[in-house]
Amino acid sequence: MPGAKRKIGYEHILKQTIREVYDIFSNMGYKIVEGPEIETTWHNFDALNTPEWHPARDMQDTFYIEDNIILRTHTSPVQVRTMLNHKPPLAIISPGRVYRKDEPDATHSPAFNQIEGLYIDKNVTVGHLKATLERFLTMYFGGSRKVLLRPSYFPFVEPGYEVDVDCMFCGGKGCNVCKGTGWIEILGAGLVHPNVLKNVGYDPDEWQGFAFGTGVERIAMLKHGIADMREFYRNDMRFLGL
Ligand code: 2NL
Repeated sequence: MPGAKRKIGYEHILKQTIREVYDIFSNMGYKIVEGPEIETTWHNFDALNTPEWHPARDMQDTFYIEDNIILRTHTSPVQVRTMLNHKPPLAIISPGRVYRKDEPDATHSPAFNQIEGLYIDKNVTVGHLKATLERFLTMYFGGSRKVLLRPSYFPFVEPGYEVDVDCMFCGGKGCNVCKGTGWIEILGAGLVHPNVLKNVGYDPDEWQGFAFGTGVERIAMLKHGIADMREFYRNDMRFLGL
């Protein structure tokens, strides 16, 4: 008699997503960098031009381990550490788990994954940023994607943008997913703030750069039609498809 058939496993969707994003940026010359999940407030906030008064720094708003030691709230401190240790030019992406004080629901989790990208060179403009994001979103979601930059504020960039992609479900006509707007918010981005460059020892008159960040769960949910983020962590065999 033949033995019982065993199903072959595969990568978790979050790991697949990180690899797909890495493959796209790898083709544009980016290297992947990782770093610690326990960080100093200097690497997570001060170096990133995020002052003491910013609400994200509140003891009740972030996970403090000691006065100046926290669980990182984004993967930007990985980029800060890379800039401190390497001379420009630089092209890196940093995926990894980040932490925020959030009530879990279908679209929030106190621990989730982020991917940030950083490009530092001479004469970098918003045009380079937009072209890079167009390439990324087209390769990741397929078809030919349009990118909308809406001016916004992040302490570590100037100018800063919230980035929308034209809805891949209706092609921009308006549907349930994009709530009739034709656009889906997908990234935060901008040109690296001169104070951030100074903090890592780069001369902002010589070097410029762009940076962006996106949620791994968020882009995986859009691509795979997953409605509830908590499915990623529950590991129900029916969800994993095993
Ligand atoms: C968001 C916003 C963003 C960055 C991340 C960054 C990193 C360095 C310097 C400057 Cl080292 N900026 N990262 C910039 C803008 C937005 O992410 O909503 N992410 C989910």
